This record gives sequence, structure tokens and C-alpha cells, in this order.
Amino acid sequence: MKPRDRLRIAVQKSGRLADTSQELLAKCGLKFRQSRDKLFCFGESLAIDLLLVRDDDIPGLIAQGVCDLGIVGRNVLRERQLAAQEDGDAPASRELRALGFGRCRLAIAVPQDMRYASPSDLAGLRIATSYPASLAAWLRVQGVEAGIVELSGSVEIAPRLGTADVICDLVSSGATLVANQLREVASLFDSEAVIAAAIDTPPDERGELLEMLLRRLDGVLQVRESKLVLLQAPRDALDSIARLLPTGPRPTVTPIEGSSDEVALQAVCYGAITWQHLEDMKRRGASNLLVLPVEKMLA
Ligand code: PRT
Ligand code: ZN
Repeated sequence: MKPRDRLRIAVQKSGRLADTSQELLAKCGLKFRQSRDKLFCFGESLAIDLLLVRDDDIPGLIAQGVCDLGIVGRNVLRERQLAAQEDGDAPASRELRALGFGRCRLAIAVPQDMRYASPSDLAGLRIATSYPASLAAWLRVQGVEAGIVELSGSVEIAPRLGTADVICDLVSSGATLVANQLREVASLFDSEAVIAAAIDTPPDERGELLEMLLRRLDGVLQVRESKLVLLQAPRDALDSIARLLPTGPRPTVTPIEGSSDEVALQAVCYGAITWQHLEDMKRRGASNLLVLPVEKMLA
């Protein structure tokens, strides 16, 4: 293959992960000009280009060295890794970061009226799935022998059609299972969009670009979860209030003009602030509570 000096990232062209993947890269400061065929995006701000593809192709593109990175569901990546393992091949890709969107789980679901107490109840049944390697690995760990019926889509209707007894499919809200009179009974693993990369970091400039992108990504992911909390409180209640907050840098405390014991507190928190947090802080003497999103952060 021709040597490349630009980093190339594969992302889903259209589907559940497509928009959020591109938004995330934009937040990392990447700007692109799209080719006329809408399959390639040239990086204008940095030497990082995008290839827009079907999600199933992403692990293969990384394995072949056509792309250096990809944004893909852990379910797709893990399936490919396990399939390679079954064939006796060495792993060709690895997960670098979990990205916190596209969350779902790979789960076993059975007809509403089927008795199920444990995985051993699946013995001898036919299980429909688009994830045969993941399912086979799980069945092995459970010590259960069952038939695997590989389907590329519409897995949830297999029990009604009689082509399988139960299914193993991705679930997020659970609405599809309910609509098909199925009941989730076991989860194989949790999935979300991840950054996948080749096992070895490219030895050239691409390696440096990759490091920089990951640094920016970590900042973006941290900011996304972070909140700025502002409140006022009696000085002697500050410690117990601060203990309620998710971790972050040391809060700033400033005196309030005209008040001898009330102070103002400003704290960046790396984590969600719930209504329960606010109620608990109020009970400990906090007032004028404000929670604001954080746009950018540089320590
Ligand atoms: O065209 P291309 O091949 O690129 O896309 P695709 O159709 O294969 O994938 P797409 O866009 O449907 O999903 C991309 C990725 O989104 C998946 O690989 C997962 O990592 C992630 N994801 C998150 C999901 C779901 N949630 C999800 N709910 N992928 C699929 N589903 C399906 C599931 O298969 C089932 O049919 O949605 C249905 C269940 O949803 P609920 O909400 O009813 O439980
Ligand atoms: Zn797909």
C-alpha cells in the first residue's frame, strides 16, 4: 500500500452513529471539505481526512491499513475481533476510547411466555443473531450448547416466523422487543460508540496526529460531562456541601460583600449534577444555586 502522511478516520456514512461522530470530530477542531461523491472528506484544518462508509466495514478498513482510526459500535468491533480469534488470526484492531453515545447492549430475548430461569434453559434451542461470534463466545462461557441462526437483519421477527426459538440482538429502549412480544433475559455486554485503531500506532507523523486528536478528544469528553456549580453558603457549611459534589478541581471560595459569614462558591464538577444533589446541598445551607454547562476547559 502507498505510504500516507495524512491520518484517515472511517466513520459511518448514515445511520445511528453518523451525525454524532462528525459532531464530535468538529468539536475537536476538525473541519472538512466533502468530495462530490460524499464518500471522502478532506481535512482542511489538520492533515486528518474522513472516509464515510458502512459501519460493518470499519474494522476491516482498519485491519487492512486503509484507515488508521474508526468510530464504530463496540458490538461491531468485538464481533470482528472474536470472529478473527475463532479463525486463529491475531487481533487487528483495538478500542482506544469509549465515546458515550450509541449506547445499547447485546442481549438474549425470549418469547414472552417462554420459561427462562438461567442460560441453561437455552440448551438445544435455535438462537437468531447478527452477532454469531459474540453469541458463540458467551454460550461457551455459560457452558451451553445451542444452535446459532445467523441473520443479517430483522432478527426480532425470527421466533414468530419459526426460523429460531429465541434471539440475541442489540437493545436500547426495549421497545422493539415489546412490539414483538419478546422479553429480555440476559445481557452479553454493554456497547457504545468507540474509537477503534490498529494495534500498532503509525510510526510517522500520523502517530503524532493521533496523539493530538486523542488529547483533544479527552478534553471534549471531559467538558461534555462537566458542569460549573455556583452557590452561596455559610462558611462553616462549605466542607459538607463540597463533599456532595462530584470531583473536580479545588473549588474557588470568595467573600460576599456586606456579609461576614456567607461566602460564594464556584466549582467545576466532572460529572452530572442531579436535582438530588441540589436538594441535598440546600438542606445543608446552600442558597442561590446555579448549574451551568462548560463550553471549553484548559487547566
Ligand atoms: O448502514 P450501516 O451498516 O452503516 O448501519 P446499520 O444499519 O448496520 O447500523 P445502525 O445505524 O442501525 O446502528 C449503528 C450502531 O448503533 C450499532 O452498531 C450500535 O453500536 C448502535 N446502536 C445503538 C444500535 C442501537 N442502539 C439499536 N437500538 N444499533 C441498532 N439498534 C437496533 C436493534 O438492532 C434493534 O433492531 O434497534 C432495535 C432495538 O432498539 P430499541 O430501542 O427498540 O430497543
Ligand atoms: Zn451495519
